[in-house]
Amino acid sequence: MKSVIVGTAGHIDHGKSALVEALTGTHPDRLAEEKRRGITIDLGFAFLEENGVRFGLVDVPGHERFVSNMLAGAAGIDLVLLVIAADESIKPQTREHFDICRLLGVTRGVVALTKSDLVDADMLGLVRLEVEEYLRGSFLERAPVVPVSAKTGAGLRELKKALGVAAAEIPGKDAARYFRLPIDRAFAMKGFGTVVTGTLISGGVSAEDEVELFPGGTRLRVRGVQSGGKSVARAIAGQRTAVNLAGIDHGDVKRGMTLAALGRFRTTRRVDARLMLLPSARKLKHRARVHFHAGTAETIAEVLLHGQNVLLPGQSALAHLRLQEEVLLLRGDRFIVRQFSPVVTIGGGAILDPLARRPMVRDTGRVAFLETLEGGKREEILAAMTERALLGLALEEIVARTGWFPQEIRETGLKLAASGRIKIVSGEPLILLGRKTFDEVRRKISERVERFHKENPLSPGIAREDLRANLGRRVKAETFRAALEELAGEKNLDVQGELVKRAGSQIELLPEEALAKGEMEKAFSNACLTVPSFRDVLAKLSVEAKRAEKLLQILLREKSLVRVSPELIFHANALALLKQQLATYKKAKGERISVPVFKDLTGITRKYAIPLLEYLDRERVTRRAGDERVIL
Ligand SMILES: Nc1nc2c(ncn2[C@@H]2O[C@H](COP(=O)(O)OP(=O)(O)O)[C@@H](O)[C@H]2O)c(=O)[nH]1
Ligand SMILES: [Mg+2]
Repeated sequence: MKSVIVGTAGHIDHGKSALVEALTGTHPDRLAEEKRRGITIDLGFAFLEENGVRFGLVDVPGHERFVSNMLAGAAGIDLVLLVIAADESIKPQTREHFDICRLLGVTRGVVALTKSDLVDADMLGLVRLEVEEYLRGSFLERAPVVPVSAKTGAGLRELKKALGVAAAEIPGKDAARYFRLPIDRAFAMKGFGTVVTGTLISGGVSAEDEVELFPGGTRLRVRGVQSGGKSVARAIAGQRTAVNLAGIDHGDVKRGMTLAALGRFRTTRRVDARLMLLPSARKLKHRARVHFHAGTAETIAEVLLHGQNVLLPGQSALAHLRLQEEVLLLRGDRFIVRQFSPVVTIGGGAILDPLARRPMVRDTGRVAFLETLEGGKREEILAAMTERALLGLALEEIVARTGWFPQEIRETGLKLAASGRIKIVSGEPLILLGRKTFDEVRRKISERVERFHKENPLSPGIAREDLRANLGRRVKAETFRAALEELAGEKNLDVQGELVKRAGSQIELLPEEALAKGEMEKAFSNACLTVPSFRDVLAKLSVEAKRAEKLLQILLREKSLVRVSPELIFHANALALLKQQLATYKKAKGERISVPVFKDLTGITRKYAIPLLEYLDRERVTRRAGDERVIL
């Protein structure tokens, strides 16, 4: 059965509540009823099943002092029941409520000319003309205008029929999206504990679900769910819903908070939006303060106009709203702004970027970005979002900004990557980067590797970490890894373990370097185990110290030389010889050898003997046993 939320709208005393009672049998304002069901006096609720549709009726106060309560009720309505008393016609709150419905993006409705029993046919005809004139050009232009009387019951059947027709035309809310319930009441119910109610604007909620309360991010368990006044296994978008919560005192929950899917969303104090100013409003200056209403939340906002200093009545602009309090908002959410003082509704609009950054003069791409967000194509939006995130855009971030499901984001990401607009720098966790930014990172890496080779011709390559550090903090680890991978895959670079080098690059020694390298090796080879200090070797070479150090590294890498301790380097042949000597000794004299005997055997001092023996232990040629060594 389709669930549709109907909100009343109209001037005080025009018969909204009486009409709700006439339609449903429930008077939304009855105090006893309020007490029994815990309904606050400002908004009233009733239910009606008609023509296969389950209507949830939200009855709002008409008094101008309670427009902010009306706004909390109006958020999330699918259909407006515009109530105009036949004996009074259009009055100030008729206009204000209707403006609010327009700004909230309500697309369907029915007009009830109430108290028809109080006027004659001529008067009724006159009011109808006036109303039709007023609604011309609006979303209610073609809506049925039904004369009714709550007193005599006249017109009620036609009105129900008209509501049924309108209900069939609305698309309905999306129960397949993430759960979101802007809270309009919170109270304690005997035997149950904390209960919150609201219009379920998206997704669904079941008993035992884990949900999150915003702002604050408190994690809560759902004990039970009611919709339409009955316990249900699951409430879905489009239904008036009461949720019984475990783990929280009702005093810690209030109107304006949102109950939502766990771990997906973030509250915000900065949004970018399309802001429309009503023709009846005064012009709005850059940095003006306004009252901001979205969902059931209400706070104060400073309006920063993008690229203009003033917004004229009847016009719209892209604007940044800085909110005084944290609110949970998603792209596409509608909002209303009211003048700071005196408080009247002056405009509203739709959120484009719920997690906007502080406006900056040099951020010249923002307007184009917001226009893309407004355009609404998922592929375009994801591409634009990714291109603006110079550090990369993570999956959770995209979900929090859009409410899209991870699967949808992955699919769209793959399409964009295939078309070459973005790069998926990491699949798990998903991180996206604009292709241009990524190519820039690649270019920098190639350039740094190239420069490294030029500056260090004797080095086989740059250490991965040095290369990364060289790129600065604006390159995430995942981006770096993906760029190296791509460059290696395209055979631009060679990545061997921790070393990165130009593909196919070989160290090419200059003639004097080759000569020096030979001399160095010879010096160690000739010294056998009584090796010279490295400084002495260097002093005799024909190249300067820095290059000599590199040549030494090459010899160590080639394993011609072996570093036995930080200070001691031996030629590999000398060590091989030593191992042979030990093997011969073992055959002749047995497996045990003391340090003094080892010194005699090899003809070296204690200074060399100890590090050498420790080296042999490490190599598993010998094993220490007390003061002696066992030859293995
Ligand atoms: N004669 C007549 N009086 C009505 C009708 N509907 C409402 N009223 C009266 O108008 C007054 C205001 O009605 P109410 O529903 O509270 O108006 P609301 O402020 O728009 O909710 C009450 O005294 C009602 O009894 C109607 O159809 N005919
Ligand atoms: Mg009322």
